[in-house]
Amino acid sequence: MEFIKLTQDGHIGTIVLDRHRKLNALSHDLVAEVIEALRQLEEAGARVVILRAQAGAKVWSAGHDGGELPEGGRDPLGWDDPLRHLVRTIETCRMPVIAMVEGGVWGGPVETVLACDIIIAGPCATFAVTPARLGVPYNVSGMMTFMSAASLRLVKELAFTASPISAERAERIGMINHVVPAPELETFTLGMATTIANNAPLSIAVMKEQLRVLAGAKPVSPRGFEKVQGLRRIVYDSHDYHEGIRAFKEKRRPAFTGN
Ligand code: YXS
Repeated sequence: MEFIKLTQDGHIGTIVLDRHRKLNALSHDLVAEVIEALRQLEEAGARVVILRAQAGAKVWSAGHDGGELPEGGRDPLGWDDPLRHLVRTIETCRMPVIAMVEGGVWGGPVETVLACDIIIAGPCATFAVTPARLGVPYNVSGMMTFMSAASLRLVKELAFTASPISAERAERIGMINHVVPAPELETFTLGMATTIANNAPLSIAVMKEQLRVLAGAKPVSPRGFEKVQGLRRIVYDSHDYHEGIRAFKEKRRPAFTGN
């Protein structure tokens, strides 16, 4: 595989994001390799998976691949978007997925990390929810992922400011499980993976699916869903969305007008 490294040691699988030149930006091809790796690990009897970046990474992932975002007139995060596929695969695979985070996590990868079952971060890890930075209308299930991970007030702060928060703060508010000193991060993560792998895989797989079904059981009426989708269309049909994506691709600050 070109964009990840896949290894398995007994019942523990490890997927390392390895698209170094683009700071592990989640492109269609990188996501396809992660999804295939999860399928192979499940088939090979892995009982837990560690999803991580390269050792010592300054950026865990720089976001959805901006070069693959549509410039307007189409939902940028629709059902078939690679990021949506990746989140659904992590949530529905039988094995618990532990996100081991070093470095900055930007945009869609924050949701990817939050979709993982357990999050263990080094002290330099940060998390930035960036739709407002680009003018993107985040999608419904993604917002529910954020709402499951943090209080509504904190989700609003993350979403409206698009500013990174520290691993220490994320742990303090319960958004991530542990912050561990960098030299101990790998050992600590492997220790937890080993504990999980030594427990009953069927019981764990069923509890993981139970928790997914129960956590996702939030009543959104068809009318409510249609209203949200209509509001999102206003955004991705707007000048600001087009401007945000163009500015991102041209590496300049966007000039948002509110239209
Ligand atoms: O241009 P070259 O070939 O040198 O490659 C550069 C960047 O273009 C590339 N790169 C990316 N490519 C595609 N998609 C990305 N998201 C992306 N981010 C970076 O990586 C190479 C090195 O980047 P550079 O020079 O900026 O590195 P740096 O060390 O100076 O800065 C690191 C970052 C992460 C602070 C900086 O790259 C950055 O701010 N990246 C964008 C972070 C971001 O806003 N991500 C959100 C993407 S949109 C998304 O995820 C969702 C749609 S949403 O926003 O709704 O959540």
